Amino acid sequence: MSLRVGVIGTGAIGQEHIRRLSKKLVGAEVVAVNDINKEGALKFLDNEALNARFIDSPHDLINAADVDAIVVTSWGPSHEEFVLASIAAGKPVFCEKPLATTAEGCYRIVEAEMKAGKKLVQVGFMRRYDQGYKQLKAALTSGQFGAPLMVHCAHRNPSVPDAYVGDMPITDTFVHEIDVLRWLLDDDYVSVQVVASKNTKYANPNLKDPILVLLETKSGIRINGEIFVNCKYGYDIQCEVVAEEGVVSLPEPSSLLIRQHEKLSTNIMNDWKLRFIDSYDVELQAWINDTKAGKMTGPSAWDGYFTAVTSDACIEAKNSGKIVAITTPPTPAFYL
Ligand code: NAI
Ligand code: ISE
Repeated sequence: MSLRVGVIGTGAIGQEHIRRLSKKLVGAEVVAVNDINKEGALKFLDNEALNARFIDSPHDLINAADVDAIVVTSWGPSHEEFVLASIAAGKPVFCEKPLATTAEGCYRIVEAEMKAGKKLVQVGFMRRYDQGYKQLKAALTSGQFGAPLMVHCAHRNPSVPDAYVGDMPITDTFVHEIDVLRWLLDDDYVSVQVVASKNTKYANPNLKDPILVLLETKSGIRINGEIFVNCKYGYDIQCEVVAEEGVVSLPEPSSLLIRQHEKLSTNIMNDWKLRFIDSYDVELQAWINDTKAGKMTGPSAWDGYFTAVTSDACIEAKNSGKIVAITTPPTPAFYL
């Protein structure tokens, strides 16, 4: 039987996920949607010729008898409320990052889920499902390269909308590195320092861009992460791990190499939708399969919490110019 999904938030990624759940992946159907922009949601359903119905209240959608599981793709500040309501209804919920906008909010979700006694929450950290990152992790765990010592990475967006300001390079963008590098290295963070570089003339006046994040892990690995969200030339994700016996890098997405007019060239993608298209597909298919099997093995509420604690520390480090300690309680047995 198909997993009957209700989606809250029919904006950019909501539409992407609804399309893939309805037309690409197997074992699920979107039966209901909600958005504060009802007109936009109805137009989208109509344009895509989808059968899902619009439900006026997100809470009615969560509690609807014909909705088995929820996907939350609304703006970050609304996530905590919808995830908590899904847990209260005893329904599995896939929530796009961030799980909640504060570490305290994430912890409330962790507590509610543990109280419910069953893992119900998956967070949308899709990079763990990316073929390139999986290859990188397999290479590191093979032991062939010895212990990782340093990681150099970059998260570059060609541009960002005017509403992207303040701490968003960390809370909206670098959170992907915070999660995926912790998973890749199987190590937790203990401190962070953040410095702004010379600002690009393309940055909105309320934005420091680019910035550099220097993280330290429990085992002593140093990570330097560049966040540059007005890089102009394309959407570019880089990750190089320097280990004792060699250096391993995230592969570039496959693209033709062209030799023409005395030039050797290749394409760089322009946005996250395309760059991680396969990862989103694999991520949501795994969520459907897990949900139908009554388990939850993807990035957990605890991962969402850990990322939020780290991102709060990054913000404190950015504002103070100091090295900030990152402290979290030990992982509860429920999440091991
Ligand atoms: P968006 O602004 O394009 O869409 C958000 C939609 O949610 C809008 O249609 C808005 O009307 C609706 N909405 C907002 N608050 C609501 C509420 N309280 N109840 C019902 N509907 C509500 O934003 P976008 O880019 O789709 O981002 C949504 C979330 O997905 C964000 O948390 C973002 O960080 C995350 N995201 C994750 C990505 C990834 O790579 N994993 C990529 C892009 C976004
Ligand atoms: C966006 O919200 C995402 O999650 C993308 O993956 C990221 O690259 C971008 O910087 C964010 O704005």
